[in-house]
Formats: sequence, C-alpha cells, structure tokens
Amino acid sequence: MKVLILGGDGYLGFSLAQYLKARNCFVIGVDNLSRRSFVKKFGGKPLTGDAPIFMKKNSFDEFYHGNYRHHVEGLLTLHEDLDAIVHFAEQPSAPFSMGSKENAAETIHNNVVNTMYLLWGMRDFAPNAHLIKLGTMGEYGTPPIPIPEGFLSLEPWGLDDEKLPFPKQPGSIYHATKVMDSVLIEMLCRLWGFRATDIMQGVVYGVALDENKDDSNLWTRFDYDDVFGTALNRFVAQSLIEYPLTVYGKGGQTRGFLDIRDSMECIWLALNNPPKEGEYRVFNQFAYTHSISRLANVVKSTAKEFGLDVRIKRIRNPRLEAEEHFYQVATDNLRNLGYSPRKLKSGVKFLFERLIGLKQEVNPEAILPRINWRRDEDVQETELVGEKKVQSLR
Ligand code: USQ
Repeated sequence: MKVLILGGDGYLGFSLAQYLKARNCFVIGVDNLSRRSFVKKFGGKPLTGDAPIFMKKNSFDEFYHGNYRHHVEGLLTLHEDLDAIVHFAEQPSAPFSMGSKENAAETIHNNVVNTMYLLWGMRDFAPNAHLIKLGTMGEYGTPPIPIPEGFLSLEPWGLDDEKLPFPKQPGSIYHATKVMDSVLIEMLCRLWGFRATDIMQGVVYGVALDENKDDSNLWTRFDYDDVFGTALNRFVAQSLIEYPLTVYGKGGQTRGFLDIRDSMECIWLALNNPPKEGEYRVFNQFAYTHSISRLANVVKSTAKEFGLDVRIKRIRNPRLEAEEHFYQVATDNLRNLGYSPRKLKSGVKFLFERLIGLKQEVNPEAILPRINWRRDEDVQETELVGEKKVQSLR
C-alpha cells in the first residue's frame, strides 16, 4: 500500500510512518515543522521525539519539508498510484486557538484553508485516493442526547434509509475548524465522488508503539505543556515530578481516550477497509470514556506503583466547558471492523515504564495553564494568576 502522510513530523504522523513501514507500506511524508515552532514559541519542549528532522525522516521512504499546500499537486502527480492520504497536518491545540485573534486566524487558515487546497488537488490529480482525515470527538461537543457516528437517523420521520449529518457544537476555535473541514469533505464526497473516512478521535495518550518500545530514538514527540500537552499525557508528566495533577474545575468533563497504539490500529483498519466511491463515513475513534477526575485517579494509583507520591489538585478551569454532563457515544464502526481497545490502566502503565527514566527532564514551569478562554480577563492577568498558582501548588 502506498500512503501519503500530511503532518509526518507530528505526534501521530511520525508514529504512523513507523507503523506502516513495519507493515511493508511505501510511506511518503510532508511536514512544515510548524508544531515544533508553535511549541517553542510558548516556551515548551517535548520530553521525547525532538530529534532533528534529518534523523526523523529516515522513518519514511520519501519526506518533503514544507507546507503540503505547496507540494500537494506535485506529489499527487508524481504518485499516481497512491492508495491513501492521511491528513494529520493541522494545528491541534484548542488552548492555542483561543489565546488571541492571531492564533485563532492562524488555526483557521492552517486547518481549513489548507485543507481546501488539498481537496482541490485531489479533485484534479487523485480523485480515487482514500482520504483519511483526522477530525475530533470535540466536533460534537457534549450534547444531551447520544452521539451517533456522524449521522442522525431519520427513522422518526419515516425516512428509514435516509440520514443527515449530526449537529455539531464545538467548544473552541480549533474544534470548530475540524467541523468546517468535515463540512467540506462531506460535501465533496457528494459532489465530486471522493471516498473519505472522517475520524472523530478522542484524546490520545502514549509515546511508543509495540514496534519501537525499546528504542527511545523512535518514540514520537511527547508534549506536556499547558498549550500543546493533552490531559493524560500531562498528568503522567506531572506525576513524574510529583507535581499535583491539574484537574480543571469539577473534573466531571468526560471524553473518549485511546492509547496511541490503538490509534494506529484503527487507522490501519480504515486503510484496509476503504469506503466506496462517493462515500463519506465517520468513525468515532476511542477506546473508553472517562471523566477527568477518574483519569487523574488512575494516573495517581499507577504512579504509586512506580514509587511516586502524587496528589490531585482541582484548579480553576481556564476553559469554558461543561464540567458535568451527559456523554454517550456510539463506536460500532471500528469495532465491527475488528478494533479491540486496550484498557486504560495497562496503557498508562506502559507509558510510565517508558518515561520513568526521563523524570529529571520534566519542567515544572510548563505545567500551569496560561491561556484563559474567558472574555472578561486578558491573557496578561491570567499569566499572573498562573504564577501565583505555581506558589500555592508547590
Ligand atoms: N484538562 C484538565 N487538566 C489538564 C488538561 C486538560 O482537566 O491539565 C481537561 C480539559 O479541561 C478538557 C479535557 O481535559 O475538559 C480534555 O482536554 P485536552 O487538552 O486533553 O484535550 P482537548 O483540548 O479537548 O484536545 C485534545 C487534542 C485535540 C483532539 C482532542 C480530542 O489536543 O487535537 O482533537 O483532544 S477531544 O477532546 O475528544 O475533542
């Protein structure tokens, strides 16, 4: 199988290249390295996966450094026999997108406008390639009814064979860009006959695959800072330095979580079971749902097994989101293809085993949230609140 990965230097893209190479695929990568510069700009540094690109590109058969928007037509012409395009090349941080109007605009431009260039390139040069697009569970928000896989059944209206896209209610500019991408892709499957899998992925955790677990040079980037780190990875990094786990608000926020190894397996299932021409399908991709409080408790108890004494500290939520809510999500599509999810506890343990030796490298200054989503407090003020919190937490 010949696969083009957009965002090959990123958290998922670099792992996927290795996963696919281990399965004899021909893998082409493109990346403009913007994740590196965004993280740096906010003073962050990943715990792993920060090797120079000339080393990381060895995980690909071909690698192009640059914005895919400028390469896409050439690449699609060069590789006429491409089976799939996996699109990971997006600004992934909700806090970043809510930090300033410049960040919001950059997120929209990078995510939506560039995706449009990809779709136009596909129209002219690769209309049959299978597009696997990374969306997010956050597109749906937290509605008070069960979340299906992308579509609302119209059976109550007597239209048994009809369906419409399920209403979306994102909670950040970043999540909203994913909704906009989904609208474009669904429409172009109808208009231009594309075949696409839109992945509504939950929060991913982990750093290594089974294939590379003993070689830290091949682990993907592990960001744990307040802007680019995600909940579980952050809690594990915090545990390593026995820093109180930063549960935002009440901690009843419930999300779907999955191990990065599960994420790779799901994409492999999607690649091997492509949709038919003109089909737009949605996979809700995660293993299990957990509240943030439960997640913190699992990390705390696993940390104890590694001799780490960790407390949980609820802090003021810098985000605007429901802190207690209904959350019921269908995940049948991937399970029907054979996806068997890993349990949270074993995934967290696997992660601690990998990172325990790196605890001296975790920077406590990168933990507390600095970006406030509220309209009535500016970022400057929040940064000061953040500094005060450092003292009260330590
Ligand atoms: N949270 C805490 N403490 C922290 C960090 C986060 O309580 O230190 C809470 C947040 O308030 C939120 C939840 O954990 O309720 C998830 O936050 P997150 O930062 O782990 O994830 P999120 O911002 O939602 O976005 C991440 C990825 C994004 C992906 C998404 C999947 O950055 O690319 O699309 O997870 S989902 O959350 O299902 O939309």
